[in-house]
Amino acid sequence: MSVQWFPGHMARARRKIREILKWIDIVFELVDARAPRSTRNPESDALFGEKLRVVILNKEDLADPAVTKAWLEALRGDGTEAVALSADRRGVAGKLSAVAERLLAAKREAWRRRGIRSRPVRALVAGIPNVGKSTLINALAGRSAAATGDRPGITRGQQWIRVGLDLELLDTPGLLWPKIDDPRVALRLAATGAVKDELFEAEEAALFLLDVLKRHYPDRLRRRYGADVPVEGSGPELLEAIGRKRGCLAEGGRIRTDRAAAVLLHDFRTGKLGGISLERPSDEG
Ligand SMILES: Nc1nc2c(ncn2[C@@H]2O[C@H](COP(=O)(O)OP(=O)(O)OP(=O)(O)O)[C@@H](O)[C@H]2O)c(=O)[nH]1
Ligand SMILES: [Mg+2]
Repeated sequence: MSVQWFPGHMARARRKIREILKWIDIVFELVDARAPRSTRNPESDALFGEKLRVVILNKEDLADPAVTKAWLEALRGDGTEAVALSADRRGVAGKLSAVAERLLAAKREAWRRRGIRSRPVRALVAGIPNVGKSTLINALAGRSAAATGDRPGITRGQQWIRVGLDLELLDTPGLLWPKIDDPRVALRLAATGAVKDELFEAEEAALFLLDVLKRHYPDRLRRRYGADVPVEGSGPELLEAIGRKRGCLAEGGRIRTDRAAAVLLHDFRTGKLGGISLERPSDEG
């Protein structure tokens, strides 16, 4: 699977992030809880260097809780500060500020010692497209300060948002990296909605998703599409069966597998299949 998904605005956004980093006290790096490794920019360590950083596994509500727990343990085991949350649910501010304040304590103390008058902490909110950066900012701000939407590419430029007296958040456009070598990574990005739907084959992403579902969540397939769906069959057979169940028919009774793929992706993205994780810490790729 190869797509052109590094438009000019992303290259510009990356340059701007480099420029602005010197003003930033802490980075909130959002990844998708359903695929925390594949949705994390491999350049982020190079980009954010020694900045204080919290990795946020967002959309926790759409992921498999047991797998999310394993990811948190793996990340923390590597010395990464990590927290899982759902940016669009209540209680986000408390959960995040507990981690952030612990990290910032030393910095605040250093300011105090150097006689620097207290100023708001500046946090950069970074992550791939559609991962929930603007939603998180709105949750922290307690108001609709940033535009959000159920497709990638909503935020186009940087925008500072003041949250109370103590915190300023910088919203940024979602960033993908120029080259994605592993096709499974590309498929996870496509399935979670980080890439515009026009840029990949829905059927390819759906077959990938069915592979995961067959292996780890066959009961969810039966529950959603009927006890008789052939979870033991091949991916294409399964997709046909889903299409038949959902009335995705063309003239002559042929099954529109492109429509069936869209149904499956929609069900996955909106949580209709329950919490599903697309990768585990032990996965190789
Ligand atoms: N289920 C669920 N949906 C979420 C969560 N957080 C955000 N969303 C949804 O994800 C979609 C994308 O959210 P945005 O906040 O616009 O994402 P963004 O990272 O700012 O995206 P860009 O600006 O395009 O880079 C919206 O439809 C949100 O409602 C979450 O925790 N759970
Ligand atoms: Mg945004």
